[in-house]
Amino acid sequence: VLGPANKPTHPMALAPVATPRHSVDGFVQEFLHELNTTQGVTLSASTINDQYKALALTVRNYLMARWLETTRNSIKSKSKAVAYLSAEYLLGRQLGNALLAADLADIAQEGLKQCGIELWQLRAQEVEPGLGNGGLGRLAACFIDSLATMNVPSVGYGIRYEYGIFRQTFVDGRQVEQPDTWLSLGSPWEFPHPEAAVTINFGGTTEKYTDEDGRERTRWLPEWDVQAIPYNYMVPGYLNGRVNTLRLWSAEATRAFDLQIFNSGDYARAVRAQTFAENISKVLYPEDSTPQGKELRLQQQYFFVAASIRDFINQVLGEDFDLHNLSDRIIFQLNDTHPVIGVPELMRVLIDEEGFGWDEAWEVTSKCFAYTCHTLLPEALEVWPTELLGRLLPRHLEIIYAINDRFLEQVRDRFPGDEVRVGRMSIIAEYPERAVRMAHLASVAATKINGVAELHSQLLRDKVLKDFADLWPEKFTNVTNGVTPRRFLRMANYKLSGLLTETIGSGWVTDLERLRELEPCADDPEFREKFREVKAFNKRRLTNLLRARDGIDLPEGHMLDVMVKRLHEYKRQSLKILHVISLYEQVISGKISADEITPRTVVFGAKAAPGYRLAKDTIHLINKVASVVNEDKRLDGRLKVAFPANYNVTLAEKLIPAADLSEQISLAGKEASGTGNMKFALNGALTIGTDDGANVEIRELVGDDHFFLFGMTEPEVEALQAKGYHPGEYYQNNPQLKAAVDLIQSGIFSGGDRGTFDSLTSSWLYHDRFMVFADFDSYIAAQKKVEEKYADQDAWTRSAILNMARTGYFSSDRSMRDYMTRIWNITPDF
Ligand code: Z15
Repeated sequence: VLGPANKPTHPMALAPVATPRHSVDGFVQEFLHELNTTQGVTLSASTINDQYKALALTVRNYLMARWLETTRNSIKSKSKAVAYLSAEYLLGRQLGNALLAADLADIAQEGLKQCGIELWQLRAQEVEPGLGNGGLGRLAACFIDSLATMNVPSVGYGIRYEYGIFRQTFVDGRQVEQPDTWLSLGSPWEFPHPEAAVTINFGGTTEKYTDEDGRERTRWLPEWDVQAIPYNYMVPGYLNGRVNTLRLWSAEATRAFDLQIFNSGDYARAVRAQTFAENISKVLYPEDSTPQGKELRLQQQYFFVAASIRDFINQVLGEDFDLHNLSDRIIFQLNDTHPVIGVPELMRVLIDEEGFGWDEAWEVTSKCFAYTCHTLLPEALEVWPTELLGRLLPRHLEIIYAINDRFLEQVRDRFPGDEVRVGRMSIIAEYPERAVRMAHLASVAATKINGVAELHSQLLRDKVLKDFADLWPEKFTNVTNGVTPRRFLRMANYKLSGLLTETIGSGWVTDLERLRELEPCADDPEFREKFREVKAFNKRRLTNLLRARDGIDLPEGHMLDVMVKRLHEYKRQSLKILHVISLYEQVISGKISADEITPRTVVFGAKAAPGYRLAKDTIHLINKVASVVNEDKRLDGRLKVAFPANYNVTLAEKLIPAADLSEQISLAGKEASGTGNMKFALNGALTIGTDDGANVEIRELVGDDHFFLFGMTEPEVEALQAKGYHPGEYYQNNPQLKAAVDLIQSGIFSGGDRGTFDSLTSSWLYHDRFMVFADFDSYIAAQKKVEEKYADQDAWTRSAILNMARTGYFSSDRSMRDYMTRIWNITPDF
């Protein structure tokens, strides 16, 4: 039943499907057809969810012919493709993007109106697929959008988690996680292909044997297996008639489990075994950049990578392809270390299954992978205990040891007698337990290793991977991150888009550097006025949303000061809340009067990893500060804190376009790049930020006058660390800082309880790796500059326009071009 297609033909099947007519009538006809035949309801009896699904299917139908065409061409053309391997894709809602890509937004709006339906209401129905944690997953989503728009032959591979990133709620100001049931109403965007399932093995042992040619071989005798079922998603390019594929794998029990159900007397146990298999793709691990080393997580990684490699070889290359030439056809881009188990997997396939010799297999493998590192935090580098890895993937552990032996031989050749270096570089760590360093494995195997911003790549070369850069300087390169202008400018900020297109034409959507043409508009009072109107419109839109979504009331006429990103000590939400507390403290203690405060609303959005205590305590503190500050009449309504729960892509699309000030305040040398920083600048917010990640490049481009820089530089951080960081001294010597911290400890934010936030205050005072106190003074001074500038609305707007006009560089289209030339050595189709 599941066999390959028997290649039936018919003259009418030469063009796969017809694209529906690109007109309001054509659209309505298609929409009603879907409503009747797929949802099985009439228009008058349909629910909003019926209508949403029928609309999604309608839009799909418009893209379908293009998708089939793209797929057919990419198999036929035999050009080199990129397979992006990522454990996360933080896609955001699909409908708006698909409407935009198919040029259907206006038609759909009008057609639906004729049916008595509001398009926005259907759009609001969609639950976003939150299959990622933060920056890394969102970057993958931006990249596949750009690859489709730029006609690059490519496929994204990942995991179809049944539960994506948890839904955050607040109970008494504390974060409480709820499961993300994004599939509960069905997902009209996915195409399951159970017939293309791949069997994935785990556990067991290996054994040596002699093959028919008398060669010594090894085979893996696995103990259990699961089925990987692919689900395809369309990745439509912007108005270019191309639709690429994102292929996400879902785990199901194999027939072996079914048989057990029939044969075993213990039926309940057999069913549990089925559940066990399906656990693999059940839930996204909610830690961003702090891996937990859980066995199930390694299962997830191997599961999707092994399925993807097998899939590419079988489905794209076909049976008679000579795998010696694999690197002519594919480059596997490793999104962080999560998919690095693919390296020994490809070696295993080539050696054990295809009969390659070791050297032959390594020759191929070492040309097929490139590695992107996304962090500098040592705790974020994945390490798998050999005990665990060997139990789950015994053959892979053998192969890793063999790769390591040959690699260390090379190190010894280059650095004779330097056994300390050999120990540092080994793929195998010995302490605190024997474990596989995945970043080292990736570095050994990769043709190229890249960081995600200039500073980050430099620090990789100089610090984190210095030994590898000494050995292979030519492997290292940089590709600065980018964001897709389709979702984060064209869709999220349609008012600004309208103004841009009216001024310079619509070319900027796919050629973002053309925003430069707007530079002169910064000096045009009429344009500035229009720009301010757009911002005001976006603020009103956000106000309406937050009222309905969270019951939050945003005051009118405030500066909107926004910090949205995962909650992490290194990102320093604590510094932002200390600023708020300090402003509050100065007013209630009479040091300043309320009318000296620039009317400002500080908006936070942040999820904390469920097990990350300090991060959760920070959320608690922010919420408690918000409830006290927001109610205190002494502030005269001039300072507000808003913390809408469950920050996600959907909320980002409304928040970012409304922002005046973008908070990018990580400790220098800790944020690899950041990508929110780019989205804010492109939407005309000014940045207050440290010299970290891509902030460095943003500031270079927009110019010092249009960026609020503060804090230590990375070398200064290093120097302070070396000499010894004593936060108590900052506390003692800075009365403003002391007063803010003391106010927390007074219990004013915790109903009089003085100890509620001790975990936080003592962390800042006694063992803060991220040196919040050291940058406090400089941050406060920079915020003063912010206030001064904001007081001159013309100057502010001028800077905002220049921020937008000068940051076209941060399009993910440019990032993809850089990957193509510096890493992949591929060119777009046509
Ligand atoms: C993650 O979101 C990032 C790095 C990681 O190592 C993990 Cl596990 C998750 C982020 C970086 O923190 C951020 O600076 C960067 O912009 C983003 O990846 C995309 O490169």
